[in-house]
Amino acid sequence: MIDSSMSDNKPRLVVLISGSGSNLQSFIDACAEGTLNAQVAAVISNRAYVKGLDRAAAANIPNIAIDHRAFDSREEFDQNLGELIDSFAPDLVVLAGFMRILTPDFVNRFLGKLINIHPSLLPAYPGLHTHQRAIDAGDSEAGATVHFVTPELDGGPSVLQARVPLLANDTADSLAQRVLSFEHSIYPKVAQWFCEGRLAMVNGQAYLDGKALPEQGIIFSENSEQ
Ligand code: NHR
Ligand code: GAR
Repeated sequence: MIDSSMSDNKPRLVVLISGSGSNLQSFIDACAEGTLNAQVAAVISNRAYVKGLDRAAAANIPNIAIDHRAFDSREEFDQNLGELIDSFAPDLVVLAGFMRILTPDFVNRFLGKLINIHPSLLPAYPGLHTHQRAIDAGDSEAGATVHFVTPELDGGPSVLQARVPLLANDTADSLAQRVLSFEHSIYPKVAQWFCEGRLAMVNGQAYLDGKALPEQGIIFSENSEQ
């Protein structure tokens, strides 16, 4: 009897986190529901005792904290992190609220199989404090973008972008919550495209089904089922 839920042959994801891990949870749930035909092989956090590690443990997923402060340099941390990730033989490495800038050597080690979700409408607002920056600028829209990671911070090619209205009484927190609920829809979807072999980065350009994607990626709507 073949159990179709068997995870042995499924594409392997390693998810990197720094905190709450609600995006990680969306991956765990999507794998359990079968909308993402993959397995979370490991969860790695650069901070110990964060909620995301508990979420992994609750789902019986190997979970490891590797504290960047224990290393003398970014290069040394990234070298150790890279080896740890490779020990789980991932097909795709997923940054999900991971808060450390990665060195070019690390990025190049996983180039083409390293993705991130960034809480802005890239190319607007790379870096930190994106929601406050959108509010301060008086923008009418905000959102999140899934992109391939390149050495340039938040500068890799976009794949899928969710847009939400920015409301007059929004705070950075209220906006973050509205955006986060869309993150949970778009991020596992991009991973599924990758695992199906439909999505790739070639020469710094993102392709879906062989077609080059526009600068901001695909704009998500409920029927961007693709
Ligand atoms: N690394 C590279 N090379 N390229 C990217 O596109 C990356 C990356 C590492 C992380 C996530 C990113 C985001 O989506 C990401 C994308 C951390 C910082 C940061 O300034 C900025 C962007 C992102 C993640 N981190 C501080 C640092 O010194 C630490 C901040 C903290 O610990 O709170 O590394 O926004
Ligand atoms: C998410 O909003 C993600 O886009 C953002 O942090 C949050 C993590 O939430 N990422 C960054 O800001 C990366 N610098 P989560 O831990 O609940 O998934």
